Amino acid sequence: MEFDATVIQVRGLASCKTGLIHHFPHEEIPVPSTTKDVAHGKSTYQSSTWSPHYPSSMAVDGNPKTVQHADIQHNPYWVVDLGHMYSITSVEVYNKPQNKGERFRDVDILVGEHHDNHMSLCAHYVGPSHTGAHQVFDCSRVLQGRFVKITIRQREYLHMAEVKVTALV
Ligand SMILES: [Ca+2]
Repeated sequence: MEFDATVIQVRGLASCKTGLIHHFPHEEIPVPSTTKDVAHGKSTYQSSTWSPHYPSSMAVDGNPKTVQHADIQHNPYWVVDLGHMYSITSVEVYNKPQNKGERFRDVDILVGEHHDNHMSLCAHYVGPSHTGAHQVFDCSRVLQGRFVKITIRQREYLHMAEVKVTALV
């Protein structure tokens, strides 16, 4: 997906004793910015697994028919480790295509440098969703993070067919 915005990198100038001006390596050059899904094939984990047929990796395998499925519990969650920090703009969720899509409700989508209690809220979804839904959750602002966590704030099953994390690249 093309993204029109440009990112202005921070530039610095410094003068040395000779009076010469030196540019720092990351100079202020406007660079075109695009966005893409940075979650595909990345490492994932989840709070529990309903059955061995539904591991956490099924949500980033690119196949809308395969599903991750956590067991019923309070605050079930799914996490993807993107590998390094990204500027994240939105998160897309493809709901389970078979049935029970309404279970996806009262959801927090969180972004952080670590998977911990200090993650930032990208979006909260009241819901409920529906079977087979494709939903895009725009973060309230661009968030810096390596981990994206999706959690239901109730006692429920969590299952998703695909998750895409859109970041500036
Ligand atoms: Ca899948």
